[in-house]
Amino acid sequence: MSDNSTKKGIKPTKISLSEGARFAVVAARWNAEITDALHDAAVETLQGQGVPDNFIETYRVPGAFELPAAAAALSRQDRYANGAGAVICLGAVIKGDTEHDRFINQSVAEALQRIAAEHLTPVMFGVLTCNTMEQARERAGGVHGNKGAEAALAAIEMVSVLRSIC
Ligand code: DLZ
Repeated sequence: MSDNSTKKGIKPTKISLSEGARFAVVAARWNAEITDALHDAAVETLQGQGVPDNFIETYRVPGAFELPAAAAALSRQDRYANGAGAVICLGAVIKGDTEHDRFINQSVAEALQRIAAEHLTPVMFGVLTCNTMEQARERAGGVHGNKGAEAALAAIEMVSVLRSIC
C-alpha cells in the first residue's frame, strides 16, 4: 500500500476487515495512465488489508460515464449487497475545452450514490475530478496520495458499517 494513502483522510489502522468480504474494482479506461495507478493502488490496498486475491474482481469500462452501469449490475449481486462486499469505482475526468467534465462528474457521483442506497452495497466514488493531468497525477500516487487506495479503505470500512447495521 502506498504511504501516500494515509497522509490525510482515512487511517487504515482504524479499519478491520470483515470476514469474507468481497470487493469489485471497476476502473475506467479513459486517462489510463491515471486509472491504472488508481486501480493498482486499490488492489494493493485491499491485499495489504488481508483480502484474498479470489475475493477481488476487476472490471474495466470505457469511461467514467459508464461506471454507474457496471456498479448497478454488481451492487445487486448477493456477493456484494447487504454487507457482503463493496464496489470501488475509479476514474479520472480531466477538464477540457467544454463542459463535459461537469456533466460527467455530477451525473456519475449522483448515480453511484443512488445505486449504493438502492442495493445497500457500498459503492465508492474513486473518481478524480481535476483541471489538469498534473493534478490527477498528484492524486494517483503523487504528493496528494492515491484516491484508489483511499477508496479501497473506505470500502472496507463501509462493509463493516453495513454489517453492524443490517
Ligand atoms: C468523452 C470523454 C471525455 C471528453 N473525457 C473523459 C474523461 O476525462 N474521463 C473519462 O473517464 N471519460 C471521458 N470521456 C468518455 C465518457 O466517460 C464516456 O465513456 C463516453 O462519452 C461514452 O459514453
